Amino acid sequence: MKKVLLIGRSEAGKTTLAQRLLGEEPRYHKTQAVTLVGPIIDTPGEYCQRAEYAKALALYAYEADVVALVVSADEPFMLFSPGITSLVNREVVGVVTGVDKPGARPDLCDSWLRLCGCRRLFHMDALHGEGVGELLDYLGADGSPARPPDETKIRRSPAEPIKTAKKTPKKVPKQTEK
Ligand SMILES: Nc1nc2c(ncn2[C@@H]2O[C@H](COP(=O)(O)OP(=O)(O)OP(=O)(O)O)[C@@H](O)[C@H]2O)c(=O)[nH]1
Ligand SMILES: [Mg+2]
Repeated sequence: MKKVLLIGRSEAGKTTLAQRLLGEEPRYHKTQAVTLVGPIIDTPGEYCQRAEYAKALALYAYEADVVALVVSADEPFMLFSPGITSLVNREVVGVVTGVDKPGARPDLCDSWLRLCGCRRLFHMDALHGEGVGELLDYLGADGSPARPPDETKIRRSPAEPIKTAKKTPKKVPKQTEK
């Protein structure tokens, strides 16, 4: 399965989508740091809501094969600027999630995402698992959830070493009596 970077405002539904892609039942968990689970890089919404963090997202894009702009179908406005996909040299797809929400306007979200430069768009209700299979197919998982390979486990950031790495004990200098 291709490695995907999930970007979107806080509460857009990135972690819920990540859990579905991994075959897990969604359970709420506020993302506190950029997190790699198997082939999915989940990011806290604050990364695209604060200019000083937003630059880091462009760098994380180089760790991924595909970038997904995740937008909730009931968004009152678009957070991403027109043409933003040109900032990265990876394919950027648009994911409209929460299509089940009251007041959902997936068609409006589609037009915003197209303005951003997304050519491929996915609609889903990730909370209940509707429409997630199409994204899994696109990512090359044949509609089956991606399970993190054993050795990958969970890393808080793609740059962090894998936890199974051997630790070398610290040398404590001997104390000499005066
Ligand atoms: N109805 C509905 N609710 C959803 C859907 N996806 C997510 N939610 C709800 O939206 C809330 C926020 O979802 P998260 O997946 O945690 O959002 P996030 O983008 O990861 O948020 P941050 O970690 O703060 O960046 C949760 O209460 C989810 O249950 C959906 O497709 N439909
Ligand atoms: Mg999250």
